[in-house]
Amino acid sequence: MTSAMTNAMTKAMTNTTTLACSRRSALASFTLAAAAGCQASAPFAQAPDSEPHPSAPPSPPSISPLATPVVLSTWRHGLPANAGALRALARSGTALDAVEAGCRVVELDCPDMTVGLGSRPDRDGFVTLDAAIMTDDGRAGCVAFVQGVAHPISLARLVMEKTPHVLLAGAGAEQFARECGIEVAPPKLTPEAERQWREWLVEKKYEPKVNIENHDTISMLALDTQGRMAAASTTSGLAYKMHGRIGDSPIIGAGVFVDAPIGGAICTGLGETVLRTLGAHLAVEAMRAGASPQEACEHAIARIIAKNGDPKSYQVGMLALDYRGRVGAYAVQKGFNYASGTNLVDAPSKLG
Ligand code: SD4
Repeated sequence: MTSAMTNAMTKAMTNTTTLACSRRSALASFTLAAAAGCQASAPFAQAPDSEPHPSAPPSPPSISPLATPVVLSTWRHGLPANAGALRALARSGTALDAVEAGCRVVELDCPDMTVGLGSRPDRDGFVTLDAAIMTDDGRAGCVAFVQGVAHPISLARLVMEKTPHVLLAGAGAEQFARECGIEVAPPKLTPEAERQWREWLVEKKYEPKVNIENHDTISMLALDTQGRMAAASTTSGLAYKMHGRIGDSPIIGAGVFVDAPIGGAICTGLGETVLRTLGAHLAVEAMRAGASPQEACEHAIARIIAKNGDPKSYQVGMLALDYRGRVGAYAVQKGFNYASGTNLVDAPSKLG
């Protein structure tokens, strides 16, 4: 070997070692901060725009499509949702179609009455629905506080594809639905929802209390074999919430976020806690800084707990996915499960 070659090799190795070390130390400080449940330091520190970034995050990974798609959904009703998503993938092959189709399955039939028109109402007896859909190229559509629409997720997709806006709410969203030829039904509870609501009125005396049982939702992430990722969420939010209350699910960055070539994250649980921290965005940005999807979920849940007080009083579950197909799952409390393809998986949690 010539001395020139030896010098070049030594230089290359030194550069590689320096890069690996800075990435390792960035990750180490990230992990320590996450473990401490506090704001991370070096990798997340933002400098003013005019100054160079003090510690640039690792360069983004490139996307190599996987041979098989990945589909993730929150809770047990994620199993039929995933089945619908996988059927859509077999037809069109796009992650966007997959998450919409999966959400539609649960909007039509949600046994725990937390998604779609069959849901439990707000405290005034109205079912008001929230939904969001997002693709990894930054396109997004959301609807909030809509009534009478059987498939809010498809309305959210129409907002994304047919309007210059991201979020439509209430009567305006319903008007847009009619303009698109979508039926908007008059408010009506199912007999079971009405029975439970009347019982609640007697017991709770109209107080919009939340606990860890009066909500659920379906949030989904899909990665197709072309290397495209999409996220979606659809929900009736908290049962017996105040009329007009909107949760995290239709808010981009809170309930859902996806960004190529980093990955995506979705949330379920008490929306107020996720809104205060923009949980899904937090997890994706942690992945951008070098965290694995699992580390990213743990980091975001730690931040949610740090900002929202006693974690025994609420539940949040989070899923994250990257383009290598790696999955992260973490929750505040025990009991959060999710569907990964055709399997139901129990997620680890902070409170064990
Ligand atoms: C909300 N995050 O409206 C939704 C509800 C939910 O598990 O996901 N519950 O707050």
